[in-house]
Amino acid sequence: MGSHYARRRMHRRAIMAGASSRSPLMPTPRRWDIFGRIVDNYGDAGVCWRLARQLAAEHAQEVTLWQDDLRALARIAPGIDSARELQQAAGVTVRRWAEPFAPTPPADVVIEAFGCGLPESYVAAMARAATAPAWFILEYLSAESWVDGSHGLPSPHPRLALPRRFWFPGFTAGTGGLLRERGLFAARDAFRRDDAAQRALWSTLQVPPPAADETRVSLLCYPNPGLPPLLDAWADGDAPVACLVPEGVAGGALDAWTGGDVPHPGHPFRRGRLWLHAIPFVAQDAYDRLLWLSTVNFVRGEDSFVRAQWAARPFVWHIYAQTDDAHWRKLDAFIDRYSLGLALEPVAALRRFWRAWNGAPDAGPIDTAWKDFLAARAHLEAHADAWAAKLATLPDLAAGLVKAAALEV
Ligand code: TRH
Repeated sequence: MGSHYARRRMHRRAIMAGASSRSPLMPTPRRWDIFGRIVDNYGDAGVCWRLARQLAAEHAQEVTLWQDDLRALARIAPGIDSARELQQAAGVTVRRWAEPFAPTPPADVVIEAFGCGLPESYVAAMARAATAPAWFILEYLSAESWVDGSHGLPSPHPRLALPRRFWFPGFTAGTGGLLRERGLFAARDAFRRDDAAQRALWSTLQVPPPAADETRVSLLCYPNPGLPPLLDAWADGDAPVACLVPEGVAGGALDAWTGGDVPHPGHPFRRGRLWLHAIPFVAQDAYDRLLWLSTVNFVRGEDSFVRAQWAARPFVWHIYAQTDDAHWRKLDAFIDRYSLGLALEPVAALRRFWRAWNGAPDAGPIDTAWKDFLAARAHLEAHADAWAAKLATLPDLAAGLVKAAALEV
């Protein structure tokens, strides 16, 4: 691979080959280092990977993504080898964040994802740099109102003369926005008109195309005691339901509910009106396409939660539970924000079903909550479209970061 500079030359060539022309926001390509630690699941990797790809593809920046564990990334980004120390994919240099951290020239812009911290030696190198890099702490997404007041606030390093800023994703102009790729809606709408592409997706997922009267549900959730009664409701329902579950998701519950006859790709499990399909984990872009075609999307965490909104279909959020129950405030804050412009009855149905799905004791039985949620489908579909269109009037997160960084480097 030769010297650091040989890598840079090769990277710049890859960037210029792959990316659109220079970014009007930052015409001189800069070096960006994105650091992320994998706590658990896929979102920590998913958000960083999506940002890295967008900075390279849409803004022609020279991006290196550092992850302390590459296994999650390898599951959602085909071509990534979790055993390799350094590799290129989608115009991004992907490196393992190993400790002790090898001396590395600091980048011009540094993203510390989800407050993961940075290698000590790297911070020391940043302090020695002729020009202090622009340093942003990319925070977790929340719809709570305090986010507007916190976004962009300085958080200077306690010891070193290094400026640092909070970058809060969010749903308003006062926040750092959401990750949304250029042309995303056009790609979504074109895909929905492309029967051949849709058939290709279903064959990749090893499931048949949807039947006319079928409710097709994509299911990405954390372990959830509400799942077995919901599966019962679907099996005993009066209309066909196909539930598509990525492999490894809700494994224990599915094992118990199917009596051990767990579905696997190409081998669904059927009970009553319900077909339970296990689908392979696919690349982020293919997962997007699944969300675009499903009737209702059950999503979780952060990144799939945002993708479900861009899919403009009714969705259900399984929020990541936090020890101090802070997630209930986050959930209600989003429902309050999302419900603006939606009629009272569909709002009540959505709020009750989401709270039941997240285990709120006061939400009542999940099967009746589901019935009301599905009965509000037409309202929820129209609203999902309007919500996505409204959100898309806000600057996207990557462009916002490039613009802010351009002021500092
Ligand atoms: O996997 P998650 O539960 O991750 C979460 C979030 O990171 C959350 O912030 C963090 O607090 C918690 O972990 C610890 O959910 P999320 O954020 O939706 O990430 C899932 C990623 O997986 C998303 O980028 C989409 C991607 N994905 C694929 O690319 N292919 C697939 O087949 C599936 C099912 C998901």
